[in-house]
Amino acid sequence: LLLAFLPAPTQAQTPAMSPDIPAAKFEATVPGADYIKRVEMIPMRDGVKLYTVIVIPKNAQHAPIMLTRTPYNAARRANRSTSPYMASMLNDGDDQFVAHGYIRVFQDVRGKYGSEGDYVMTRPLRGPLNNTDVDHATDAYDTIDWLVKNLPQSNGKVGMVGSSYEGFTVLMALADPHPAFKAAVPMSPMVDGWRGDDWFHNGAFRNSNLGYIASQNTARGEGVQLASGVYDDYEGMLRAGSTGDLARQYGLDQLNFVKKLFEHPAYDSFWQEQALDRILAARPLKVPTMTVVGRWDQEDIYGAYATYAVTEGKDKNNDMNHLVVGPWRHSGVNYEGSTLGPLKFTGDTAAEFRRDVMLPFFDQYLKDGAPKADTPPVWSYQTGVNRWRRLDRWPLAQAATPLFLKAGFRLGFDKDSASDKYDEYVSDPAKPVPFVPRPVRMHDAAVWKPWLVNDQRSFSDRPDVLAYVSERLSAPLQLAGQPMVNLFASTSGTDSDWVVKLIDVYPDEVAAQPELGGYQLPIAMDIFRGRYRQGLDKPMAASPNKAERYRFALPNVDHVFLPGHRIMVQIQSSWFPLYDRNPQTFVPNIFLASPADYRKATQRVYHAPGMESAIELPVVKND
Ligand code: PG9
Repeated sequence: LLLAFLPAPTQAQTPAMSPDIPAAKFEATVPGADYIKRVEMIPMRDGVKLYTVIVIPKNAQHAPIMLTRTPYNAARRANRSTSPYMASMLNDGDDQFVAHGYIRVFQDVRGKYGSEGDYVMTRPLRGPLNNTDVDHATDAYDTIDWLVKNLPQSNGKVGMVGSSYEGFTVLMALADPHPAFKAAVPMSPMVDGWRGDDWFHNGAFRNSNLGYIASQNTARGEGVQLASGVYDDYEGMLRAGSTGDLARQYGLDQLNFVKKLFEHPAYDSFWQEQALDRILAARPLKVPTMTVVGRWDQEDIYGAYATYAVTEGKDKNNDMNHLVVGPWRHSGVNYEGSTLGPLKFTGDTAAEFRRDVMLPFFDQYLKDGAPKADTPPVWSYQTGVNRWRRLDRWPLAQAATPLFLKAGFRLGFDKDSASDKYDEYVSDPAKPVPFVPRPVRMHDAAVWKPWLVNDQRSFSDRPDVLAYVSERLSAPLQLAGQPMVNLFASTSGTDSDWVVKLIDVYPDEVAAQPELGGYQLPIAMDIFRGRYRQGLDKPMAASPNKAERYRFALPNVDHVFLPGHRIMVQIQSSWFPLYDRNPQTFVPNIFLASPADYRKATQRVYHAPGMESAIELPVVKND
């Protein structure tokens, strides 16, 4: 009782004015976590250290390692949400790695976010364009070397996975692979920024990149967002003038990468020497690789097929080089894959791929004692009939069946004998054809992600769009390969773009899904900058009103046009504001065109003897 009246022993008090934010970074413990998270600065051969987040399943032993090298913030990539569960902390695309005990590693590429060093956009391989001793091949090599020596929970086997830029870093690692690098899944990899991935398509520049470059290249962390002040990008970009003017308006012309773009509008050695299909063609195939891409990939629809094709000849037993094409948008493979725009597929095709094809492939090469996977050389989702197919090669057919443009805006497999020799339209750079209906919100994900499946009825009746259509099909028509455009066309100007769209026109009424009645579904579309018709590195003016041949490939298709459907081909000369406008007057560099260079032109598309414009289709005769 007496004790209760004694003063309490003095305790050390926290001074009232002690700073309330700790000097060192505070990491909360995660009670009950099913993982251990380590953050390491991994040293590269030149002394630069790269920020690396390593997530190890609790109690892991002899676990394989799955590495992603990213310019998009490794810390965030490894922290979708703060959670004690690895499955919630990582992204949906990691679901199988989490469920099957992989150690998951994310690393910032040099110069971005937590990593030291200089950032160079899609840093070229050591060689003519890179006179340093380091590139993504050496950085991947040094990282893998460190991981297998410093993660006691691992079995010393490493896989790499990643989409887009992260797919590019996977392919770069294949240029000079570490012996512990056992399997690779590059998804929608950026391979050739001029021919058809990200920056240009066949020489036409994608204006959407300016916002991307601002966000990536103005700071080591998150870069600036551009303040447009105009709700409709079509309006805002039209007002600005050329893409050079648009860049200058924001001060972006000061950025080195923008300068490099503007200095290399043609397919010169700058682009050729960093094209990864060319680089990988010259290297041996050492690491089993499964290249993945979305059928309607709105960012990198070119490179996956290109690298698969150059590697295929080296795969003597057809068991190391694989291709997977799903019914996806860009990077859709890592998200929910049961729909795209109005299209409905046979369940979650992306989850199905990750579980049934990607995981067994990785397990085979990365897990000790795992069984050989039954991986098809090619796994392709055939659109139109909606089914996955195991194929032993790609493509199944060459573009050998011409579908001719005919008088009366018809299409047919026979040549035209009618007397009308051409169709014409006026292409006015002051009123370019929009790539999606206006107002154009190019950076709105809901607009951007599904745009390659948008209904093309919004454009087919414009006076500056030619639309040719076939009879209703009475039997299925199966295509599996790359259609070729073979256009005979003239312009009254001295330069011109040609946009060609291959479209599946649905029947007037679709009982199962009424909103698809009459839908004009794009199967393959692309743009070609006419000045490159004689060589991608040889820009040449057109002779006004003289018909010339424009020949270019459309993206790969694996599609069945069903009975009752019709085939449509649309042709136009602008696709704005996604692609910069061709002034239609030949100027040395379209980035720097002045307002007076932009002129209306009369475009003619021929269907005359000797000038039979056609889309050559990769028709599969017997399935
Ligand atoms: N398509 C994006 C990109 C890759 C490479 C260069 C620039 C952009 C991406 O999604 O990462």
